[in-house]
Amino acid sequence: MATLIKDVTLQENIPTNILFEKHIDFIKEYGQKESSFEYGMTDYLRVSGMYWGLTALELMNASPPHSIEEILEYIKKCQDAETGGISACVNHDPHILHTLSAVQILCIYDSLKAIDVEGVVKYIKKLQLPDGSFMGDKWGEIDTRFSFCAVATLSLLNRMDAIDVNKAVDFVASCKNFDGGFGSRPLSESHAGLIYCCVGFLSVTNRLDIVDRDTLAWWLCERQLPSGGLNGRPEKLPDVCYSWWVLSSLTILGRLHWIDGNALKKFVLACQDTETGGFADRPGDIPDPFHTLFGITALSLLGHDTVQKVNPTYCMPQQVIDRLQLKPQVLGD
Ligand code: GRG
Repeated sequence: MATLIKDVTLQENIPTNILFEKHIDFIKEYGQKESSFEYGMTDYLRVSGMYWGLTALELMNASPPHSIEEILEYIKKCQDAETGGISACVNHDPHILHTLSAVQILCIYDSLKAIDVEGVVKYIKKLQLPDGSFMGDKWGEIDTRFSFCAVATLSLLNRMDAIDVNKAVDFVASCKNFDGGFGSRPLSESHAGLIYCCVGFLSVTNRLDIVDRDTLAWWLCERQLPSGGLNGRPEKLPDVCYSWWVLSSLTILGRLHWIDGNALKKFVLACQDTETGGFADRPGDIPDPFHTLFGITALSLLGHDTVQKVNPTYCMPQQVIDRLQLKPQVLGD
């Protein structure tokens, strides 16, 4: 009996290159009108959305759509004076994900002074629980995404001393599965997005010894489908964002060469919208800034030298990580 693989079919006329001009215009124009439906509907993810768009522009060597002062002013308004955490938009509750996104943006523009850094440190420290895990916010959801957000933020601020790193590592180690992958909590299914969070976390904390390198790298390689695209777990369709979550993990593990880079590149280029610009999750779908960032970063990891080099742990321009003198752990070939 033939095995049925869920996948997409690529058309003949795929762009052979990155459509820079179109992507730059797409990001700059996305949801700019405060009165638009999209703007109102994306309140809850605004600061992370700013990180996706501004990082994509930076990697494409383009300037931001607003002045840096305006960007800093907006982020400042999102910092909660009481807890120190940063929210997705003004008057929302602070959350660890938006706190990381804000710190990433500020590091890109070398502007950490714009916020109360000690407030951020205090906020993250308070989210750690006795088992080492982190809550996303005061409402208590626990997840390995938040472990990554915590150490990525604190390492960018050079304040890893604020948390119990050994306990944090124990929690992430307890989320490792028999297939080498990691899930959101102990005993949860392996998922490429959460694998990035756990491998990135172990890269920041210099504890990649926890990983079963080849078992995990093999599971990650099995994410590649006949179209060349990658899915996030077995039996799922490919999505351009997994080109980032999977490739960054393989890069950190020193196993990038285990997948077919040319086939993946073809899939990623096929996800570009040749009319509007931007990348979609799959060829022919509607583009958005999230998939645009991860299309660009995947092409950077695949060695596309017209895009700036991206750091596989922080998903930020490598030159920013160098400026901050950070050296997240990566394993050799
Ligand atoms: C600094 C880049 C960066 C990230 C911050 C929050 C975070 C850290 C990472 C998120 C990792 C993650 C869980 C990514 C997966 C996102 C995604 C497309 C989820 C969709 O899940 P399903 O189950 O999709 O709807 P599938 O593909 O499994 O059908």
